[in-house]
Amino acid sequence: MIDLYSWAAPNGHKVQILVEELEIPYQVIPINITAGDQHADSYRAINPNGKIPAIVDHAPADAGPPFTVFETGAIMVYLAEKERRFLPSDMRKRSEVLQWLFWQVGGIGPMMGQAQHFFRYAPEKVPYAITRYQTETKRLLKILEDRLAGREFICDDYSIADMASFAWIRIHKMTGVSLEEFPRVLEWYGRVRSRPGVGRGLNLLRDQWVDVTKSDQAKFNLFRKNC
Ligand SMILES: N[C@@H](CCC(=O)N[C@@H](CS)C(=O)NCC(=O)O)C(=O)O
Repeated sequence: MIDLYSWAAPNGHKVQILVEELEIPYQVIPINITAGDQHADSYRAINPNGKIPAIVDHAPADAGPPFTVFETGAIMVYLAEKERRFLPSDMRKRSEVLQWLFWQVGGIGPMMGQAQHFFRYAPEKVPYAITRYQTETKRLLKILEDRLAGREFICDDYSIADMASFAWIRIHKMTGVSLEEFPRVLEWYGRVRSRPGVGRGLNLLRDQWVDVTKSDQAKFNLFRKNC
C-alpha cells in the first residue's frame, strides 16, 4: 500500500495519474497547500522540501521498513521501476524517458509555474516577468512540438515523461499561453487526456480544489509564509 500525500495541483496530478495508470493499491492523504498543511512539522518529516506530493511505500521491494520518497521525478521513477511499467528497461530507451522526464521537472514545470504566478497570482503586474516566463514556456512548447513529429508520445511508447509534461501543460490557460500554435502538442494532449487512468488521476481531490485568486489566505500560505 502506498500513502500518497497530494493536492489538486500539477505536481500532485503527475503522481495521481501514475498511481491510477499503474492500478496499484494506494490511499490519498490530502495536504491542503492553500491552508498551509505543507508547512506543518509532521509533513516536513515526510517531505523536507515542504511541497506536495510525497509517498510512503509500506511494501517496498526490499521488504524493509516503509520507505518515503519526495520530488515528483524521484517518485515517478521509483514507482515505474518497482512496477516495471512506463519506464523501459532498454538502456537507450530508458535514458530517453529520463531525459524528457527531467526536461519537464527542470524546464517546463518551473517555467510554467512562474508564468502562472506572474500572469495570475502576483499582486502587481510585472510585464518583464510575465513576458520572460511566457516566452520561455513557448520556447519549451516548441521543443516538444518538434519532438512529437512522427511520434504519438514523447518517447514513442506512453511513459512517465508524458504523464509529467501533461500535468503541467494542462494549466496552459492559467499561464496565458495558447496551444493553438503547437498542433502536435495539442493532438498529443488530447491523446493523453483521453486515457481513463489520466481522467481518474485528475479526478482525485478535484472536489477540494481552491481558486487561489479568490483567497488571500491561500495566497499567504502559498507565497508569503516562507518570506
Ligand atoms: N520540485 C518539486 C515541486 C513540488 C511543488 O512545487 N509542488 C507545489 C504544488 S504544484 C506545492 O506543493 N506548492 C506549495 C508551496 O509552494 O507552498 C517536485 O517536483 O515534487
